[in-house]
Amino acid sequence: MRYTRAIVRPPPPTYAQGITSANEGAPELALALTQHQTYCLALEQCGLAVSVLSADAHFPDSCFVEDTAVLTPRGAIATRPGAPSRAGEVSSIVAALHAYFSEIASITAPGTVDGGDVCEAEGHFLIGLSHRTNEEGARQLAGLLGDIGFPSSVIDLRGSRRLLHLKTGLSYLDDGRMLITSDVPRATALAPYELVEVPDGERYAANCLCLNDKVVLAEGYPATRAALESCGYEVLALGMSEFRKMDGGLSCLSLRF
Ligand code: CIR
Repeated sequence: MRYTRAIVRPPPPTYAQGITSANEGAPELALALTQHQTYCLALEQCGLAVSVLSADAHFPDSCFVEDTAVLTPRGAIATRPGAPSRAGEVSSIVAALHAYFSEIASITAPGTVDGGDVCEAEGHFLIGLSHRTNEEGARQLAGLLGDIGFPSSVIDLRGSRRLLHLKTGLSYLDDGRMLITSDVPRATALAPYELVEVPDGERYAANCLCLNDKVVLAEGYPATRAALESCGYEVLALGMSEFRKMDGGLSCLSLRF
């Protein structure tokens, strides 16, 4: 699919108070802001018009906008994030999405869904069951996607302790290819795809963005970069250190449509 727009939100002054399991120290806000600006430029280089929402200090994790909605060419679905501290991020994203989507469906309690658990592969949606996306949330999401004509499959990640979200370990590229780590269970839902393997030493690189024939990749992962280039992709590599410290990757930082 061709992407034309993205919505982003810079990390707020409270960013270091967000949730993390990484043992990499506190993020530096100034560097995070610089990396965020470079990220926006990369999306523009891929042909997307980027809308930048204002930072929201009430929600330290609010730069990870991907988790708050699932966007499709036929409609938007507001999520209900699995981390209680992030629940309040959704309303301002819904307000911003109203400029582009006339109807916005919602995941409701007791369902929880994080957008990071949802991977679209040319009209088929893979939904990860995780510690953030529960069975009820996955069931509601599959139903709402089905209502607008999109099939989906569920992959259970709850046994994979390294995966915060489905897209922590997998990204759809194009032409039926998935970039994937060994942590993602080889579920039958993955059978239709050609799997491009990320070496265990480069796990963080699995969360990338394939946007209009270019791949935005985290900097510092030469084997993954080489694998992507040998598939014919032009790679834009970005410094992501300050987002990695808070368990965030490239996809988390934007909503693309
Ligand atoms: C969190 O734990 O919710 C944030 N610190 C990181 C969210 C990353 N989001 C994503 O992978 N889609």
